[in-house]
Amino acid sequence: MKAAFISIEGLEGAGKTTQRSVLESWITERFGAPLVTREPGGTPIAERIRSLLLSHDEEPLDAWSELLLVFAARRQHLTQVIQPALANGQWVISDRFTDASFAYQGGGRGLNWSHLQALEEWALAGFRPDLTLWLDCPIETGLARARQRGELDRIEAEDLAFFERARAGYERRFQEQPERIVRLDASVDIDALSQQVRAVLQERFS
Ligand code: T5A
Repeated sequence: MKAAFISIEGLEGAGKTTQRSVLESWITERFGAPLVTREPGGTPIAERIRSLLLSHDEEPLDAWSELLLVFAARRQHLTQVIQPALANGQWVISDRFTDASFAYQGGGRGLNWSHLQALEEWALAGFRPDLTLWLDCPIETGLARARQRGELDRIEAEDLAFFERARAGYERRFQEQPERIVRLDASVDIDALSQQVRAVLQERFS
């Protein structure tokens, strides 16, 4: 089977990082060890952009600048890491990818949706994951989980209305591309969510 690219999406505390290891084990057993990566980030330059994006700064970050920075990091990640791995037959799992920009910058910041679509076409030549798992859980549940960690980064510090708009962004993307994006109920406990994840993988790739 051709190596696949799978992304995991969802708001803060939805359980993306936790479920990443479930995907990793499932794929390793069948197709060899996947490349496991994340966004923003995944290369040294993209990780530096991540620091810029998530750190607090006295100078406000303009919403379009924020979008262009995430896309600059993504283009770097795609060309230096993701595409070479896939070309080499290695599966790739990414904790977030372009759907996060539609959710946070399109939904959360209210940037023009069709401009984002154009940017996706232009900067990534329309490259998309083969499968995206959207871990959807009530915003407050996820934020409470994430906030247990302590200090909030620049985006986690946004208000509830921002995350409601971001969730609506994920919903819109899901409605537009239901064949690629699978929505999972992430309000359940870790084991129950892992079972849902494995069931999707079984259905898609066995
Ligand atoms: N961003 C990113 C953009 O604005 N635009 C973009 O284009 C991109 C790519 C990145 C930030 O950048 C923004 C979005 C983000 O704000 P991040 O660190 O990658 O930040 O993402 P976060 O969502 O902040 O990561 P979190 O670690 O908070 O969330 P996860 O990974 O979804 O959650 P996880 O697995 O770490 O779990 C959090 C806690 O909950 C527990 C875990 O044990 C852990 O303690 N937990 C559960 N508890 C109960 N039931 C479950 N089912 C649980 N699953 C996990």
